[in-house]
Amino acid sequence: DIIPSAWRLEEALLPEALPPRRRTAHKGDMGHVLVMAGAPGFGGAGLLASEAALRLGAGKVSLATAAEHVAPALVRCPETMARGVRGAADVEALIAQADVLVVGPGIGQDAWGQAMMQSALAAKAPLVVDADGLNLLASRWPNLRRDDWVLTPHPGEAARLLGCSTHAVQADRPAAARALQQQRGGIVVLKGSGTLIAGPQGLMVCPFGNPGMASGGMGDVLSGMLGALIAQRHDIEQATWLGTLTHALAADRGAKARGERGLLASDLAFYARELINP
Ligand code: NPW
Ligand code: AMP
Ligand code: MG
Repeated sequence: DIIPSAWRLEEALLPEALPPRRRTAHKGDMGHVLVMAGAPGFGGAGLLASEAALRLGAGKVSLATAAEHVAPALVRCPETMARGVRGAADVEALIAQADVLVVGPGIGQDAWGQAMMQSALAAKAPLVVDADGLNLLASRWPNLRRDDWVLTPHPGEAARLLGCSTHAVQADRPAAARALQQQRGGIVVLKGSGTLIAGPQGLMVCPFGNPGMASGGMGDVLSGMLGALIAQRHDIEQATWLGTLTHALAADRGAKARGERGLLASDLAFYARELINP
């Protein structure tokens, strides 16, 4: 918030960006999100991202994940269309039906994760790339840029993408966010206290959020929220600031209600829902 030339996000921006739905709206109008997430051992990442996408109002949400996560995902949230996928051949049909892909949470960096990324990168739909999707971009697609993607690195992932240390990223966060956006195109969300959003028009800063968010899964929830807003036809820049703002304000409501310690990523949806129905 002491960053010159960065637009400061504020709660008052929500109502205009989120008008009431048309009376005749149907799920087809609200878009279909495909979340590609959850290698063995990281099933929660896919559950968190896909449930967050539903709670942010996506019309339909599919989850492409490791086979062992399908049954738990459906028990937790039967609205999700969860599919076990072994590789590229299994996700093609799912990709063809989606309006936006969220790829990366918990996908790992081995053959399965690489196949998920390869398939997502070949798709025409806009992408939200997070977590191991970003780590794979750093190691296997060092020169790839796109205008129709949102990259959501935390400082460690940003450092891998830039080929520098986490310390260097944190020492000049605006410079890191701008450099990543220039190298990779699209919209870059540099997460952490005072999240920065770098787009072709410049920088925005989110002054909200709190240390209660220092717990696993928070970023996975953000990626699902961004996917849901893109699916609902917000342009990717508006979807990004709207989702980032909603995510941080939801965490602040959660912390105010019960305290910072013990806030869970899956708690955010409850508060986010109040915020997106202003
Ligand atoms: P250091 O140590 O300071 O140099 P990783 P991950 C840095 C999945 N998950 N400020 C920091 O670096 C994810 O989706 C699954 C400063 C830290 O040590 C991923 O696919 C869950 N530094 C995978 O796990 C729940 C910061 O980055 C390093 C920072 C691994 O993701 C958990 C850690 O980052 C998780 O979401 C900050 N604000 N934030 C599930 N339930 O299935 C991060 N760093 O090595 O990229 O590991 O983020 O845990
Ligand atoms: P990840 O590290 O991918 O799980 O993402 C963590 C999420 O929590 C990001 O949206 C961060 O901006 C947010 N976050 C973590 N710690 C803080 C903090 N101290 N203040 C504000 N936001 C935070
Ligand atoms: Mg993360």
